[in-house]
Amino acid sequence: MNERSKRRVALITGVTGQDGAYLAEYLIGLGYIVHGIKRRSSSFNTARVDHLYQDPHAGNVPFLMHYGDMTDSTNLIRLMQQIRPTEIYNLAAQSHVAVSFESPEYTANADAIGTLRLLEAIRILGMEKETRFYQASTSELYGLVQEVPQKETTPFYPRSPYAVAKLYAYWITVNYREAYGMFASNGILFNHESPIRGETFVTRKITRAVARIETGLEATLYLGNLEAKRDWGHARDYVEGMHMILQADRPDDFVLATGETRSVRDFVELAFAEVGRKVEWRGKGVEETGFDEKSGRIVVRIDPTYFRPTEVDLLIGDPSKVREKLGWKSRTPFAQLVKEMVACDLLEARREANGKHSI
Ligand code: NDP
Ligand code: GDR
Repeated sequence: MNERSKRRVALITGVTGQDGAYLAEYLIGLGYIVHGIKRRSSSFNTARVDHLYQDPHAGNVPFLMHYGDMTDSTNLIRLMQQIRPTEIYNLAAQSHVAVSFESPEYTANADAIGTLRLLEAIRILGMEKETRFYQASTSELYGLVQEVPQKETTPFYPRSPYAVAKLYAYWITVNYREAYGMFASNGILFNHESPIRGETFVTRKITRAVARIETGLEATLYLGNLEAKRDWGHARDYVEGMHMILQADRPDDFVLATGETRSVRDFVELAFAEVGRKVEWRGKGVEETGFDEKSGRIVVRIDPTYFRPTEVDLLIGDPSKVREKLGWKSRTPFAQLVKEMVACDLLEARREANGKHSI
């Protein structure tokens, strides 16, 4: 038995995020010891993984968290030396595209140089042969449309500081694979969502607003570009793909996508339909509104502050390679994803509304 088959120890950066939480749970279920890196914060930031946590004093717990940051090389090297992971999933990132226009330098530091720091840590510690490395690459790399559907050979044309930082991370991963023989792979993942998606990404922003409008907690949903099209899947399916990428015979780069695309407008209509409301669009441009026939009120308005300086208009992925080589397939249909997200947000909104009434 070689070292890898005896030990199954994963290190997840960004464990407190959407994908980190799903992946940690999935790997624990497979029998891994999972170590996660969390950032120091003045308020609690582990809500997505609290259900996985057990007191380490009990011994032999499958899930452990460590303080760390992608901008801190010495911290990353020390953690890698202590943990000696057999698999690293580099999910940590300043992952919000719009925010990257506000904080481009930090985004480059965490998302681009952060990836380099981890790869260098592997090299400094001589772990090239014992550790497999997964890089969370993104469909944002495709940016300005060059070809549809987008696949592994489609040229990149990043359209935000986030995407440019991720472009560096993509290529440094390829370079370390080629230069040092590391098992380092990119998953080029198209958008994937879930009930624990960050509240400021458009899908969750919509489903949360629908639930809050339905329960009377909120009146209006403000959005930016309704025409942008995305290939939306479920995070639960996509983390399984990440794991498969690291179990392959050879390191390689794979697109994970559903192969379908929908506009933000489609998402809004379907989410409101989940609570029995039909949105009727009136007006044009920034004056456009979404009128709800059930309440006779405007429920959607455009706020230009959500427009991006450069936008990605159309994403639709071709997942043929990962299906043929690794057998991965997106399982959750779009309508089911929207239904699940609205249902979870409704539960949360009702709890909040009831709490308010009982005070
Ligand atoms: P989230 O934004 O939900 O999670 C990001 C994670 O990174 C959080 O745990 C966050 O910590 C952590 N983080 C941010 N900055 C740092 C830092 N400087 N040091 C350490 N940790 C940091 O993202 P997702 O889970 O949605 O995405 C996971 C990865 O996949 C990201 O790299 C993202 O760019 C990429 N990706 C995501 C896609 C998607 O559709 N979800 C598609 C393609 C790629 P905290 O909780 O403290 O903020
Ligand atoms: P994206 O996701 O930029 O694709 O990046 P996001 O949900 O933020 O935007 C999708 C599209 O919706 C439009 N949009 C709005 N977006 C937000 N956030 N808020 C709004 O009010 C709004 N109105 C319209 C956007 O302009 C955009 O076109 C996500 C992240 O998870 C990245 O980390 C990941 O790499 C990519 O998906 C794949």
